[in-house]
Amino acid sequence: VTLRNELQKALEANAFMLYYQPQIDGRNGRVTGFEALLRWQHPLLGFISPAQFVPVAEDTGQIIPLSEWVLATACRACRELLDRGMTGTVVAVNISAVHFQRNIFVDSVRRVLEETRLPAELLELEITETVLLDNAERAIATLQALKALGVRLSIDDFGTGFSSLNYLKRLPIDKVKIDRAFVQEIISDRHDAAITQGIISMAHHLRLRVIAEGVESESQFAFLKKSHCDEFQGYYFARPMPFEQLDQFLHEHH
Ligand code: G
Ligand code: G
Ligand code: MN
Ligand code: NA
Repeated sequence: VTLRNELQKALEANAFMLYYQPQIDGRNGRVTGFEALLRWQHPLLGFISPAQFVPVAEDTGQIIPLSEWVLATACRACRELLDRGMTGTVVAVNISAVHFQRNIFVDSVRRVLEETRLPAELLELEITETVLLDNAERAIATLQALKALGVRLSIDDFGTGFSSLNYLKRLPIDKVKIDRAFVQEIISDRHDAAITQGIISMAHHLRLRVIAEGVESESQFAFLKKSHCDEFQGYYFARPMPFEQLDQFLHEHH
């Protein structure tokens, strides 16, 4: 069994699922949006993490059909919630650097927005700093083209790559996501606390919003809130969940 073959079968059998994790506004406890997270339950091998199979799919090129499915499914879910009256709730989608760097990427995003009739401002694309590594000028041009479509852009896993802060000011982004590695240790490690507060302060000076991911405890939430973090995501609030459960959660927290 190779993962490549199993991925092919799963693509053909439509065996992937998306789970959705709520993102919370610290001021009022409301859900501002939700992140789509890819899930694969293999009939024999069990649950396989995207951290394991996404890199394989990137090597084989299977990431392109897979990512297009993720994008369309996430937009359809957001559109469905909008139709059920959930206005203003944004869907955040993780974008593979391999997909982002293809010429077709901006067109795929435009097409999926048209096909799902999702207002562009309800789609947020999460990109990592690695998209900048190969060809930063080209990546910036792609981000500008995406911004022109009206979608939101965020930098995922912020602080873990080495993208230069110098690029940050040139990127047409809306938000940074503080990586959960920092959040995990903010109470116990004063360096991580200082880095986190530095990221928040810098982001705010650049007029970017900040979301902390991997918030698991009341004390982490309290510290981040005191540090003026805008939004929160993590097990403390909600785990990633299937669509119908998300719909219920949203009705309880609107
Ligand atoms: O949800 P989980 O912690 O298992 O995710 C593990 C990793 O897989 C994270 O880095 C996450 O960003 C990534 N990931 C989850 N869903 C997707 C997806 O739809 N596309 C891509 N490219 N990466 C994803
Ligand atoms: O790389 P990215 O930030 O997209 O990865 C998000 C991953 O983090 C998802 O796979 C999700 O399942 C996981 N996750 C979300 N909230 C928490 C949390 O509170 N704690 C931990 N350990 N993981 C989380
Ligand atoms: Mn993410
Ligand atoms: Na992350």
